[in-house]
Amino acid sequence: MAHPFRDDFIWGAATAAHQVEGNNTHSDFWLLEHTPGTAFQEPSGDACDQLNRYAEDIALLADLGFGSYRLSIEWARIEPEEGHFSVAALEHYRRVLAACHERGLRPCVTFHHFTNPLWVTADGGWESDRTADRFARYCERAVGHLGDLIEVACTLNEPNLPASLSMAGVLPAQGIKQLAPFVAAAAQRCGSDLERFSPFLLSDALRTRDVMLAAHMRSRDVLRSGPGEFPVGVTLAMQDCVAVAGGEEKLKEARAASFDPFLEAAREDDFIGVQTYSRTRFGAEGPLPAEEGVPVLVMGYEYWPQALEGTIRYAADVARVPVLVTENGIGTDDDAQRVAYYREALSALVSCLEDGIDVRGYYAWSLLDNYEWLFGYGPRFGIVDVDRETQARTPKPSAHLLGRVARNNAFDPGTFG
Ligand code: GCO
Repeated sequence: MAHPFRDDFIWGAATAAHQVEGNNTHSDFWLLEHTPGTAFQEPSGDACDQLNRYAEDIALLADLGFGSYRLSIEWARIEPEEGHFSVAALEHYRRVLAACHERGLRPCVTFHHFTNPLWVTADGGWESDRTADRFARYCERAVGHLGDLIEVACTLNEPNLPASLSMAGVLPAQGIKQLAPFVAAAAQRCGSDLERFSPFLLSDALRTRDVMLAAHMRSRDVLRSGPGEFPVGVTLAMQDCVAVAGGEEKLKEARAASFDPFLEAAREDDFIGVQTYSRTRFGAEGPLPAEEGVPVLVMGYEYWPQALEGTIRYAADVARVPVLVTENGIGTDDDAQRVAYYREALSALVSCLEDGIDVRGYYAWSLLDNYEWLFGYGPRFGIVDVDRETQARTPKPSAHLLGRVARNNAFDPGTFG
């Protein structure tokens, strides 16, 4: 069998600003985390203090053997108040991207990873069409400052996540903001009201999807006009959907609501970002609980590393553009389980490549043990351990194994782990 990886195959690891930087005080999530009665397990606080430690993280990733770093820039830092752009924040990100280049890492930059500036969320968030315009304006400013240093750009991270979680039966379709009193309290604290205050993840799933779809298309055009020349795409939350016992209709409905609008829009993109962690099984009545005998992870879903194969195939089939696996990984305290997960997942990737599917790169989620949103610091997705007291970074065996795959641009399941 011919070597399946292209010479320029991208091997990387990913993080998101709010999950690693620390003290994202102008963001909506910061307020939500600190509102009495919050559903967040704990506040993000200093996170991994990457704001100050980015050079160390970039050096670590490069030394492990990786060729790319997927990170996000934080809108709430860049435009903390409407129309006031912080040149200091943009300069900070210039230094981060320059550090990637110095260490031979191709920066893959995500312009939005869940968090908004608080003023955006207070004034309609992702339920308001205004946010698509505001997002495009922020992208224009940010790419103007950073574009020459960008190698891959993702407009939005998982804009289909609320739709996807509601189709999987995890969240109600109208979102949880109406049901969770702390959201109304947070709205009041920033001078908004529950109707207008619309944070990502907590608001109406389909409305969010539609506004974000518009935002993606507008910002794609903005990012393409440069400066810099780089592929532009969107990343999607894609669980492998499997029909059992008459579940075909429900499965089709789920894909049509959460994946297809973006996959179809991606036909005009340069790539489609696939992010996969597990699978969802559908029966005649809808989503099914975990199958007996299949381990359930700390996130509440099944240990199912082979899910990546089905999601890559589906995305490539509908979007008809090259695929980038922009996230794949597992939250576990047991790195041996993580190694086994990556062994299976990379085998699934290879099987797609052997069938001629055009996959251009693979990013492990995540470089660091970091802030897992509502779950706080409980779930550990990192290939690098972060000591919560000292912030010391220690690569786990999975980091060395993936780094070796990256350095050799070759994967052999027999010697992985
Ligand atoms: C998401 C995000 C990441 C998560 C990761 C693990 O998929 O929710 O892109 O921010 O941390 O997926 O749950």
